[in-house]
Amino acid sequence: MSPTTRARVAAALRAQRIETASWAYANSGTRFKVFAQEGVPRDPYEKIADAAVVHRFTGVAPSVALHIPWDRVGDYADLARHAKELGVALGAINANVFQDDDFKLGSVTNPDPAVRRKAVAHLLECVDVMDATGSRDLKLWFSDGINYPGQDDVRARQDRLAEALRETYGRLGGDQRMLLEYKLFEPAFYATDVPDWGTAYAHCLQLGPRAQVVIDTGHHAPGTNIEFIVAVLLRAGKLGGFDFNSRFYADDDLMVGAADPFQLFRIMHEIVLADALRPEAGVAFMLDQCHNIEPKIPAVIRSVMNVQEATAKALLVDADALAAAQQAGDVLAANAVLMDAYHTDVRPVLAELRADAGLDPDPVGAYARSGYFEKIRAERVGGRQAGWGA
Ligand code: LRH
Ligand code: MN
Ligand code: MN
Repeated sequence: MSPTTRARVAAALRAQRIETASWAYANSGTRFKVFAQEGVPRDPYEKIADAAVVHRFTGVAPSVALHIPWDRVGDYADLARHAKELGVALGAINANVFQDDDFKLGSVTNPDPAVRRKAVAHLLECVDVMDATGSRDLKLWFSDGINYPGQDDVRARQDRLAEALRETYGRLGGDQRMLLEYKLFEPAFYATDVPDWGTAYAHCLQLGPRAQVVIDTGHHAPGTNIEFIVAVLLRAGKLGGFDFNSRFYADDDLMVGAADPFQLFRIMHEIVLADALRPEAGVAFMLDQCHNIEPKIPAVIRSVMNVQEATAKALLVDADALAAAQQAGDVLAANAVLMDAYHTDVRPVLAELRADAGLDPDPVGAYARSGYFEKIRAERVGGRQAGWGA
């Protein structure tokens, strides 16, 4: 690697920001079993403390997303102060209209107007939270959908969705944004109201410039070309961010880069091509993962490092050589440029970069040696489950 390339790659990696999720630090599982772990946070304050530890060892994870009501507290400004004291900020506010009996037949798309009001009230409450925490992004995921053909009117549900989004969008202030997340299926099995990027995009387009699509990498049919979606949304100026995780089957929420590091590289290649890595470009790189059987903090650290490695490889793609091969119609040469970058071992560069920044080159090892786990294991008794933090 030439010194110029190294300097360019280093500068981009230094500027990169990855947001972790509060719920990743809490106990989680499948619908069959939640395995409790030792030292798990008992409240949102402790989740933020764990996120701050991830930032301390990686240097690139300075914010943590909240999920309301899992992270409900009496005083959000106080929670933001707590985060600041620990060297992190509160990030995206994730709304939750999927865990209330009233939402059995849908939240914002429910045929009953009273239920829809309740759902919208929660979305508006989330914007109040953002005002108090200083968060920029409201992240919306709707579990709304139907299990059986004929169960409800699909078009009417789209109308109800549009109305709820419009009201919430109208409540945004300053530089606040709405990020609309899609998911192919689950918990609805026959038809989901926001099942794909096209539906999310159509709604965001109607709403206006502050509404953008968020791509959760685990929310597609197997074989979906996610980097194509990234490219199309970037081109349209409608990519608001990512919920990064890995999947082997459905919405597995495993560590990002664990199942398919090549896919993560291809995604980051599109980001680099569009110069969208810079925080000012407005693409939020968030982790949305659950660590059911592995220790949580080191798993989040590992995930942050996986994103960094994929990014470093994407930054190593020789853009001039790639463009020349593409222009010449040289299929094999163009593909080789990409694969050369992908096969480069970037771990030494990242280790050097950390050392330059005064960090331990080995964040997972440094965390293990820090004694933090021993401390929280002794202090925290009765850690909470992610979905029961309210
Ligand atoms: C839905 C989802 C969404 C939720 C999170 C907990 O599957 O990806 O982002 O907020 O999981
Ligand atoms: Mn998600
Ligand atoms: Mn998900």
